[in-house]
Amino acid sequence: MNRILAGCAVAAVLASTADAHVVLSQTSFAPGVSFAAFFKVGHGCAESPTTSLTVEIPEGIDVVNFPAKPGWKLEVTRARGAAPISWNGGNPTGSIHSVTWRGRLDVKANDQFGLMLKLPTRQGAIYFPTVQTCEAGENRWVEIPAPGQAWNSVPHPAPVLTLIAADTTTAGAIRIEQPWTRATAPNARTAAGYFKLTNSGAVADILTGGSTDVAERVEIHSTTNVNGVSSMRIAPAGIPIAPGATVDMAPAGSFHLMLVNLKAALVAGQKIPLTLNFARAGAVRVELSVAAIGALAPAEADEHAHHH
Ligand SMILES: [Cu+2]
Repeated sequence: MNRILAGCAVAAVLASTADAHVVLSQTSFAPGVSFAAFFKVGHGCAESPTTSLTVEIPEGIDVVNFPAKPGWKLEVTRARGAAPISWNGGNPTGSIHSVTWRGRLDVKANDQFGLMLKLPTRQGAIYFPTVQTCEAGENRWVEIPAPGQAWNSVPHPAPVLTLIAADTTTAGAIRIEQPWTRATAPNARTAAGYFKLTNSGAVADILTGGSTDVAERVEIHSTTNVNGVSSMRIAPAGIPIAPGATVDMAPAGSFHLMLVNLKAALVAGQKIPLTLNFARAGAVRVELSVAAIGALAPAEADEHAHHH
């Protein structure tokens, strides 16, 4: 499953529950950029109108602006447990721990509460624990599903935003980040493939192999370093990825892919289609970005620029 399909699945889940849950209007975005977060309230608490909404801002996220919200008063706290400060507009400086809007929203009405955020550079899910207070009672949207579980596997999930870089592919619980290789000399026989593998699920998986049109076969190699001499060999068991583990397949790492018997030279700037096979996640298509000959790291992903 590619990341666009993954997004559709999330959207389908939200469509069936959005009338009751507090959710973000957009549930995935790129890391490291500004993001207009709109928290959607679709219903009051049981039969009672909403009178306030408090959103906790997770560690590592800056609030850079509060869009105006006529009819609602704004309060912020600077730290957990700190006294609320009423906020009359203007851009905040310093850390913000929570934001509260106070007003009134009819039980069956819906509305959106916006914040301009600066997102962290890491990938993955970010939860915004949110408390919806009503004239009678409250809804605490503060639960966080266990790794590998669906967002709505808990009764009152916290609104979630998933940060996914443009050159990241997800398949079930497996995430493949920034796949790359190097340009080759005209008669080179092999090229290495590098990427970062993460298993965000609760069950182990194994990268068992792969295939590509540009080479006769794809092997998984492990690198060992004995007395300063590094050598590589086929890893017959593949690459196991434990629940929660990340395997960084980098030039200095323990594992890489080997594209063996290249059919043509790889040219810097190309994208090389590659299928990776996982024991659980199945076949996953990615593209290796071709960096310069001898590069020790991938070229800076130009896709990031689109979000600035
Ligand atoms: Cu190798």
